[in-house]
Amino acid sequence: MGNGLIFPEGFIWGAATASYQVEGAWNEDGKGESIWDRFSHTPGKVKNNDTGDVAIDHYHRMQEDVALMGDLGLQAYRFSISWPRILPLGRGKVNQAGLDFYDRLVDSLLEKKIDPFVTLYHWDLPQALQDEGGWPVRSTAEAFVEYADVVSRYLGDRVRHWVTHNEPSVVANLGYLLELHAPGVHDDDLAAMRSAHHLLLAHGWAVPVIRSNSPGSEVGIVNNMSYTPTASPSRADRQAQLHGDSLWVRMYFDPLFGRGYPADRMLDLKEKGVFDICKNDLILPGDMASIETPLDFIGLNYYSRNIIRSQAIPEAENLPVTLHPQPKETLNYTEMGWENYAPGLLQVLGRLHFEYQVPKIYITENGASYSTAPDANGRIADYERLRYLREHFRVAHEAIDLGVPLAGYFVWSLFDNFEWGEGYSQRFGIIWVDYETQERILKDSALWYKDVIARNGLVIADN
Ligand code: IFM
Repeated sequence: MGNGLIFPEGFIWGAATASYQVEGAWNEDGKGESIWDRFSHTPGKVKNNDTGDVAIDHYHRMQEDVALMGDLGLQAYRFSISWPRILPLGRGKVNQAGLDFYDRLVDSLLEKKIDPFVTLYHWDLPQALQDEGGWPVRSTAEAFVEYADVVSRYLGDRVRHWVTHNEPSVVANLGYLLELHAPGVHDDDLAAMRSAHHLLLAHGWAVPVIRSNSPGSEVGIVNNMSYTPTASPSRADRQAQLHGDSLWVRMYFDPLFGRGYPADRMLDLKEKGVFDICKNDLILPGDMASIETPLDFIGLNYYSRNIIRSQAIPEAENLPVTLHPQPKETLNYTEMGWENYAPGLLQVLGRLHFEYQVPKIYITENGASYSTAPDANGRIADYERLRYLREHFRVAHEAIDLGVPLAGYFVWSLFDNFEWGEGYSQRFGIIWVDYETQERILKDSALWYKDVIARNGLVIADN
């Protein structure tokens, strides 16, 4: 016997992927080079020098993959469009074969009653635009609007949910500051600031264009957020927390919700001598108004808790007292080294709801990397992933009960795939992919998720 945790009627259950992580066909049918093609082809940039050249060959196996989505009963599929497949040079000449691929994908999904959630930018910038300066230059934002216009004109009659960017903070900070992602150029705080502004501007300019090409659809943006408590109540830890929060969270949410760029981040940049918001040629009149164009929803990517301890002060001196255990020893980690901490999801959803009064939220990514492989019978008993998802679903249900306007949930990821700098060493999928044969096998988590979708909720065992 069991009790149910049933979600509201109309709650959307989906799964997500992104173009470079699954498609392969990196130079086929007229596709242009992306910054991730260039980066992964540069030795030493990606673990094991893995590339997305073939990935999980989704470009050629799209029908088979959509059939699997249908078998799972997915109600929505979040995927991204490869910009250089549509505009090989970033702007100008359109590659019809690229548009045709997504046209077929959207129609195949709709035939199975799966709602396409389209992300326009999930990190595969055309290399040609990077060669002109990439996100630090304003013309990239202008090119993005052209791209958004082409795609939303073509698919706007059928796509009802649009996302402009996936995780702009990761694009700016990992790509232009920390060198961990493409384009991997060694840059600085100024490049990250300029990138952040142009990503947000591109978003703000694109929203009305998408709305006019796809009337009645919902348009939003996807941001990532971890739960980041301090290790102790010391001033040093609190300062470190605020610094991280300004760089990763408020830098994006504040301007989107009409509050401008965070004062502490602007002060930090001024003190470093890299950027002065009071005299700059970056933020032009009208930009901030464009960025705060009202949105239909926010997509939240939540994975983990990240306990903040200041690096500036040795632990022994960083008093008064540690609040949280130093995690690795006691708690539960995924293979990415990320803590499995479902209560943090409630904190983050609560923050979006109360601090930003977001009109609607979709969890656009949540999931876990575990490499559990097929056993002798071909079964994949990925209990840890199943448990991770179940804990997070419970918290999502609790959040809805508390009044958070959460309307859907997308598991990351539908398939094992190319995990950026980690290559194929990390497996997030609820569907296993054999990278040699491209065979797909449903993991136990996928079979369980099918049941969750069918009953619109969880069965909670009595004991
Ligand atoms: O694989 C990524 C995805 O592309 C963006 N969000 C985080 C995932 C896991 O690292």
